[in-house]
Amino acid sequence: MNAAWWKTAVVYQIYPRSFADSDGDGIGDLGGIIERLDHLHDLGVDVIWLSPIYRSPQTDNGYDVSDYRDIDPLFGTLADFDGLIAKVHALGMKLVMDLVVNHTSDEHPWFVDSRSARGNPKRDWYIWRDARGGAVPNNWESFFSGPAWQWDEFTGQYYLHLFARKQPDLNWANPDVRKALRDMMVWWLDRGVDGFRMDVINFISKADGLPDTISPQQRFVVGDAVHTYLAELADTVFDGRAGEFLTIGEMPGVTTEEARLYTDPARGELDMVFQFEHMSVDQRPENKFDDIGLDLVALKTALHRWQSALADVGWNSLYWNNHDQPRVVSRFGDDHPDHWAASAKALAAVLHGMRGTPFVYQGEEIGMTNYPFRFPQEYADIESVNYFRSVLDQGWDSAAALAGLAKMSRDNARTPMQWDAGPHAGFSSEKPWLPVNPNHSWLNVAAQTAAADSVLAHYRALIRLRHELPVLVDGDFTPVMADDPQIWAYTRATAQEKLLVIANCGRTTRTVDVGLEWMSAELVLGNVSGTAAALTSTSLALSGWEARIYCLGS
Ligand code: ISL
Repeated sequence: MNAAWWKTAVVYQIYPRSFADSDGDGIGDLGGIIERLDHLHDLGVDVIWLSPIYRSPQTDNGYDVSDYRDIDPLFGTLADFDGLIAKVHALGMKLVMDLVVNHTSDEHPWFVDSRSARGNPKRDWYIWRDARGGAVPNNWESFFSGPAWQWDEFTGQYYLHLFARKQPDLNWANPDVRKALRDMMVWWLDRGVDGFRMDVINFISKADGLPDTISPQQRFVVGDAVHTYLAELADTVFDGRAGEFLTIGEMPGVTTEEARLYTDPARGELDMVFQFEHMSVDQRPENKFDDIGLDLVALKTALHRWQSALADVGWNSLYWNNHDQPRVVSRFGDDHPDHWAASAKALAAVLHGMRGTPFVYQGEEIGMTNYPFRFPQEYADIESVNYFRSVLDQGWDSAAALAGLAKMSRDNARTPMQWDAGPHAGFSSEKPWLPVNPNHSWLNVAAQTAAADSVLAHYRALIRLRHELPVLVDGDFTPVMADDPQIWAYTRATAQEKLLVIANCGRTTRTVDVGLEWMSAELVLGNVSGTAAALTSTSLALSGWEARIYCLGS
């Protein structure tokens, strides 16, 4: 078995604002998480990753930090946090914080100082530039629509913001910035935190001279100092604590070649990264809200590429969902009530069977689906709100934009966790900040907790397999039927064991021949009750969205 503990771990992401509300303000909080820890312990996850809970004006729901060393009163206090982490550790789990250090809120004291005067000592903690020809300094675009530069009348310069205007980018080239951030990270590690998920950490280095981008798909030009900065963090913040902590770099646009370097244990920069290749197969590169539909072969090819690229060095994260992505059952599965559960289980099986560390996003374990958004005013997410405003400003097709938002908006992942069929799905005693999906009347934790054939039971079984089968951690990955447009199959093998993971990713029954090798193989997990415990024929008839995992040799 691999030495690194996180190679046998499963991580659960909580978006605190939407997980559980204990103080009746309609917004999730730390008290709500504490009340629901047993659900996570029963699920069998090893690590909890919290999306940001730092003090923040909440422009981007906490990804705009105004005080890195305090908890936002919406979620509770530092004492509440200390109580949470003690309970998480007492249950044998670890807790990872979301580190948002590419930018701060414009309400952070550092930026307030920086913008107060050109000569302020903190001016160079952010990225200020003069106008070019009376306009923005270059052609960089924000991820939240519009230019990536905001004019500041008071000091007569622009500042850079790759995201919202209220999220000014920090200047990582300034050693004082890096020192202040390192000190903050050590402060949290000394408080008991077990690692960090590092928000857009490959954006922290910008190209010297801030040159114009040369393609419409590029929003800005990345610099070449990310490895240097990450190595500096490893040598300082994590020095002497190696192996105890989990570091995950969120890296939009990262390539397999770069990821091999970032996650190579010999370089000690990161344990794993979140790549986005499989998250863009159904989107036009210039516009994520322009849904081009799912080509299963493209999805399989993307994930298989990452399996082979990191087979001999580095490590994969494995995810379908997070707080930025629509719900995978609606996106890559089939959220029709007749196929919803089987497709949720099938997608879970093909992901959790791969080599890497699986991440489960809140609600994924019960197969939560997209919300039935219809009107622009229903959206809360700044990315969605800004996008629709830019569609109207440009005179583009607003009906097409609304259809794209309904499919891809980040708010699909942020509707309240569905605990039961009661008012507000048991998330809160009051009206939640975002509407609850009406399907919570039947799609909820309480309805699945005791059901042996539930999506929740299937996730518990997959997580248990991850802990019990070394071949799931160490086994080689080999695609099978890679070009089939409906069947997703592959094997995992060590000298001692071999698995066949096979799923029918469509509604129609498919019969496939798996070869003599698999005769008498043992079924370790299926998603259709009554499936034979061992193979008696090499011909498999897989019903719609049926998935099976067979094992030889255990
Ligand atoms: O929206 C996305 C998914 O397609 C991405 O563009 C996302 O904005 C990008 O991956 C960066 O996300 C991270 O940084 C943002 C924050 O809004 C996201 O919630 C966070 O995950 C700025 O901090």
